[in-house]
Amino acid sequence: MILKKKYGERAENFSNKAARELLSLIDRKKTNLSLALDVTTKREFLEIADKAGPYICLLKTHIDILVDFDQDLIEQLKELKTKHDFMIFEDRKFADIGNTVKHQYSKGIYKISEWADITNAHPLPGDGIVSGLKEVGLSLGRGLLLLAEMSSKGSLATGTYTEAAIEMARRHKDFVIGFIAGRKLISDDDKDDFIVMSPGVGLDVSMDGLGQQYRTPRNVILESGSDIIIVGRGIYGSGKDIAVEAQRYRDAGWEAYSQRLMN
Ligand code: S5P
Repeated sequence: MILKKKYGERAENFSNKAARELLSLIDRKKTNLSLALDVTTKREFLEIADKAGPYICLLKTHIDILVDFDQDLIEQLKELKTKHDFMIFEDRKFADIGNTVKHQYSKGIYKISEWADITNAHPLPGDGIVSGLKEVGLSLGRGLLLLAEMSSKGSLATGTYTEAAIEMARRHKDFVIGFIAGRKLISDDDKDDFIVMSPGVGLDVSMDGLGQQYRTPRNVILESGSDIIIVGRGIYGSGKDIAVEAQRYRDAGWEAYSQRLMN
């Protein structure tokens, strides 16, 4: 799949602050790797984030799985963000009506909108979910991804559902910066530009026993035209050297992108 523009050059296609920052960061740091940091203790979380930090553009969190979450974790996460120059994506997968998600985004224990540059939502409830999140996030310079597809076996997010997600994103271009999907969803010649992030990426295994399906960085970036690989257990799975694996995925992702530019 041919690539007409480099990441950094695409920044001007977006009015959204988080999208512009992310695309520039990817170019500056030369990495299209996002780490999915699904561990359940603060100690592991901070240790892995510090080790993988130099190799990633985006740290993806599931903040509600931490058993010992506290405000200090957020403070330390922000320090790591500055130290290593990455952005933060809370994978909250909002899925309720606008009024509810507005509170879930800004209030409660986690106050996601205060520290997460990017979050995501299922388009399932209709446009109200985007409007609700936008009321909170836009003025803070945040960006939203819509889950247009999922990597898990039997996902219902296909066909007309995926098409409807794209149309929803087009109606909210100021706040919706892209998609969770397995492939590029709209052409380079389209008037709109969206960042595609793909989970379900692994170099060593093809599934996890609970429905997750893995493809390689090459499949995802070069052959399917996605922009960012999201890798979790491939990097911090048992016995792995975090820095070595993070570098390996960073290199594989960047190599796939470089080949796409040359094609
Ligand atoms: O369709 C999806 C969407 C997401 S955001 N499939 C996914 O796996 N994810 C997330 O990506 C999932 O919640 C997890 O945090 C990460 C994949 O982790 P891994 O350990 O399987 O690489």
